[in-house]
Amino acid sequence: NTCILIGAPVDSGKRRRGCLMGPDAYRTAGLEESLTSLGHTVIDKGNVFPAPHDKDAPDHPLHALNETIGWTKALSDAANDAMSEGLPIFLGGDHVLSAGTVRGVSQHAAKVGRPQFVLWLDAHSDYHTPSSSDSGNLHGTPVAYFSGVKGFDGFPDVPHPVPQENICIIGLRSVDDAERAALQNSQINRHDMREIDEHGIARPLAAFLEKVAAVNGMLHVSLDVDFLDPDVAPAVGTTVPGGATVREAHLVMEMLHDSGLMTSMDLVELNPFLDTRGRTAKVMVDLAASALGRRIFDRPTRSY
Ligand code: DIR
Ligand code: MN
Ligand code: MN
Ligand code: MN
Repeated sequence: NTCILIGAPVDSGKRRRGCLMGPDAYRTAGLEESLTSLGHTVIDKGNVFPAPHDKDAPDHPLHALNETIGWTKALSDAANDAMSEGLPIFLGGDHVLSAGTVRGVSQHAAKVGRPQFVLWLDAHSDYHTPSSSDSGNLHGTPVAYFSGVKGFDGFPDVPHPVPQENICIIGLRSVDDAERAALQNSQINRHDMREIDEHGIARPLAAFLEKVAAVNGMLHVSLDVDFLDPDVAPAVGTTVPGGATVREAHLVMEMLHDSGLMTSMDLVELNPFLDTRGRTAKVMVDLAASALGRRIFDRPTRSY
């Protein structure tokens, strides 16, 4: 397989700075070498830059709105292009980058006539609209954007929104009131940490992968560092206790690899400024490696 690494040093989705260093932290932690050793051809395309945009007013309630719109345009184009070259891995950058990457991969899916699915691994649902956001931080909005919710004035329109029933969020433990109401009224598949405690993480994931496989879907996986417990992944601005264990996260990645369904991936919210000796970057690189075939022993292939 060919993996396309695309640096997305997006730091506009929230006020705390540092995610712009993410792409180089993944490179330093050996992502390319890890994937090469699994037999993949790896092409590092370097970093994307935001499309030209108006200057942001410091007093606007939405933080860095125009810069974020510039990123969304540039990353959408980069994602759409990369899909015809291999499996893109977007090295974030904060989570607002997924507004662009998912818009782009969905355009490609529409072009090839396959349905797009999204697996969102996150403590947060990122389902705010710009007007429902209390924080004004746009990294809390990409799921609403790419699923076609209205209210994203100034952003490129979304010609091929991802249908709610094609979205699965796993890891939830910090959902704001407005998001909670909107999610409960939606067809988005949502699995909170309590459900994982009660039934394990394999059950909801397997059910979702079956849905993807049944219609030959394309699957974009968006992995937020804060999906993991902050004890094992401290380098993120929005830590929430009670997250996934290292093994739960690897199991998700191993099942994704076995399914053969993943067609694109984001690694997001890593803030290397908050890391201790690169440990969070290394965990994320190891997870990406599991998603691309690193394993302890071989297993019989499981088809969904
Ligand atoms: C939080 C989102 N609900 C907000 N925080 C996120 O600011 O709207 N952190 N996405 O990763
Ligand atoms: Mn997120
Ligand atoms: Mn999060
Ligand atoms: Mn936030």
